[in-house]
Amino acid sequence: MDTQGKTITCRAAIAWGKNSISIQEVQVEPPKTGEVRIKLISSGICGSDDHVLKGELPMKFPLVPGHEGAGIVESIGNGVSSVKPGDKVLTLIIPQCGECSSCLHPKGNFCDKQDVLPCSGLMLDGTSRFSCKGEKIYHSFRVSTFTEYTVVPEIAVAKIDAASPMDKVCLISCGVPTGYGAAVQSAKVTPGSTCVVYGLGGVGSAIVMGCKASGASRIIGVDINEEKFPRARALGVTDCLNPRALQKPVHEVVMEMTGIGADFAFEAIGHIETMTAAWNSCNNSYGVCLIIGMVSPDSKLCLEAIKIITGKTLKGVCLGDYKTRDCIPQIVSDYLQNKINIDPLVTHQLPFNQLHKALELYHAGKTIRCVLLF
Ligand code: COD
Ligand code: ZN
Repeated sequence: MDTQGKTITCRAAIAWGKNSISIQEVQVEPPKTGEVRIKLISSGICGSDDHVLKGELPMKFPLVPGHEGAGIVESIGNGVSSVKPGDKVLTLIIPQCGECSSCLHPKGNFCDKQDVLPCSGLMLDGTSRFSCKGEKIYHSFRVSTFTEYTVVPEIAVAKIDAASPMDKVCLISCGVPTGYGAAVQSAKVTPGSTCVVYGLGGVGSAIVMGCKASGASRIIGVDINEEKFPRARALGVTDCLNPRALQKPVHEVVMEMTGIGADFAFEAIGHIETMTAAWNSCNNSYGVCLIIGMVSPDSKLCLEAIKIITGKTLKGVCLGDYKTRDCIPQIVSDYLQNKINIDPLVTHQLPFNQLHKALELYHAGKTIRCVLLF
């Protein structure tokens, strides 16, 4: 059936408020100028979705959650030239408009057209493409993916290799570039170095993969869930620490283990305490601390100012500092050429109608990534 130009009725998850999600029949309007409508094939459940569902980010409800998606272009709006119906694509939580100061800067990637900080829940023209029984439903980060169909701006779409296995590559939409990129692209982890990774979930595991690929000789993994340790060791973690099982603060243990502190510390949890611990785990002179986790916008990080002058670096990083449309398709190609293996990160795959089971598995700490299949 030709759906181009028509409103599509399909199933989508709607978060009605904090901790209140259900699958509903929704209407998805056709894409407007500069927009693309995508038939989703898969979507990962990322830690940021959990922050959204718990109401920890200032987002407008009701909304269609999810952002880590892979799908096929169903139709395009006026003026769209970089993708066409039938193309395989990934959704991009950070778009690349190519025109803002960030996109024009050689290093910047936090495009002005993103909808993470702050979140409007609306498309670039200030309207929504989703409704349910006539009620407006908001988008999440302009790339809602817990839905059979979504509409996203063209600048938030990455066209990927036609040979991509669509049941897995959704991870390359967010978790893989966020973690792997933080290590290889942003920190530029050096051979022989010591790294400490706070949080061994989907993003932390991708960080570990990046540290290992960069030749780190010691990778200390920190997580309160010891069930994460066996998989983390298989990816390259050499030492596992559970902060709750220690007699002293975890950064002190890292200091004792290394004698001088880590070369690189990564925070992939999204808590102020673990950000502080990551900072305090670094070598005072040349250590680099990378913050990947997101906290609520009103949180403040409090650090001992005197420690800055000794030379260590604190750096935030989003989506691995990659210019998303330029770089993410290449990560997919690297995966297809066996240069990077994301398969160990996909621990579970469930049909979309088992969303609640997937969320239960996530909350029980059983998953690295659970992929929803549409
Ligand atoms: N100490 C140690 N480990 C902890 C603690 C703690 N206090 N609390 C939780 N953990 C562990 C959990 O057991 C879990 O293993 C891990 O931390 C978190 O993993 P996940 O799988 O829940 O989450 P991820 O890995 O998918 O995502 C984590 C992020 C911090 C990256 C995410 O939540 C986030 O904030 N993302 C925003 C930043 C960003 O760049 N986003 C880009 C697009 S999402
Ligand atoms: Zn994500």
